[in-house]
Amino acid sequence: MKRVFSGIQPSGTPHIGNYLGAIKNWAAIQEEYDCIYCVVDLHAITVYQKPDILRQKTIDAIKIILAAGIDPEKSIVFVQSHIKEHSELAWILNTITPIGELERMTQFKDKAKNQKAGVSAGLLDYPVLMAADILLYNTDAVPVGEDQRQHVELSRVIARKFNNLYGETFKEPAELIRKEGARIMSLTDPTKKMSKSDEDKFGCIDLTDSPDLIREKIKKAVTDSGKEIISRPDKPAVSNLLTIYSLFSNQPIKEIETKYENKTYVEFKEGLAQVVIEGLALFQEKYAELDKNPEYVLKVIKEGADKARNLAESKMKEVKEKMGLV
Ligand code: AQP
Repeated sequence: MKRVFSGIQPSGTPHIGNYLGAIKNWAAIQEEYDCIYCVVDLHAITVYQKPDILRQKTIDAIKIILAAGIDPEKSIVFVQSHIKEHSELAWILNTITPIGELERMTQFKDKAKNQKAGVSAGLLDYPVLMAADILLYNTDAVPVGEDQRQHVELSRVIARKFNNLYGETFKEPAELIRKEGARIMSLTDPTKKMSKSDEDKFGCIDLTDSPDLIREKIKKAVTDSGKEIISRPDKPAVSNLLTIYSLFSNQPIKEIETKYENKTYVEFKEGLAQVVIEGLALFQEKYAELDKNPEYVLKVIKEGADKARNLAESKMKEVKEKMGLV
């Protein structure tokens, strides 16, 4: 089976953008691929995280992965910082990555703008650590949202460069991006992607939000001028809401448009809230069960690290031998 690797940052509470753009698909492809899923805490600290909150969010992210249907018997689930080879390989890949490639990354440029206390070298280096994550496991495909496409492209560039210098070592990974849901936008500003670190909490629907809060957030979501409920480039807010409706209900957008023809935004939003609440019900039920069973979650984390370590150690041995690091 081909290998898949993907990760999520414990940088806040995951939202329906993370779910529809990535995690839901992670569960769906488990039968088809040999999957490795990681909570990338070393990536999260490229922006300051309060230690106690980071610790809790890391465990919560593992629960989110499990509640979304990822089975730790089928897939490897672990925490990035538990495997030291990720940092070790990132350093090595740094030595062959041109700074110019990192400076042109869109995510770096966006996040650097919001840094009040100066930009860290770690933020610039984020894609190299991501390349290390991916290349360490001989990954064939990386399921991500559209925002991460550039980073997967860069990991191919780095793999090729290493292979040219030191001989065939790394596979060149492909991104696996679904057309629908690849970029869910903020509910309060449809020009920005929905983001965990958005300070406007009404921009995101978190996966653990209660039904009442989901209704309230959808009620407050911005719409476009005019009354039509239709997906069109000049209607970015309504188009985003229709995408969310479609992905949670598995109905094509055209059918939803017909259903809400001549109906008001208020009626559409009530329907959308219901669909989101129902679409998250099973996930939330499983999440609540995991909340009551912290020992099980810690066991999954430990066993996942043991499995990942085996693979990572053997790849690092090969890398060091090829480079003359003996
Ligand atoms: N808005 C989105 N729509 C679709 N997919 C998304 N993803 C993130 N936002 C959206 C995908 O979710 C996966 C995990 O993301 P991440 O935690 O690694 O980091 P991110 O992409 O930087 O997500 P956030 O929510 O914006 O976090 P912060 O604010 O901390 O940077 C990835 O596959 C991503 O593509």
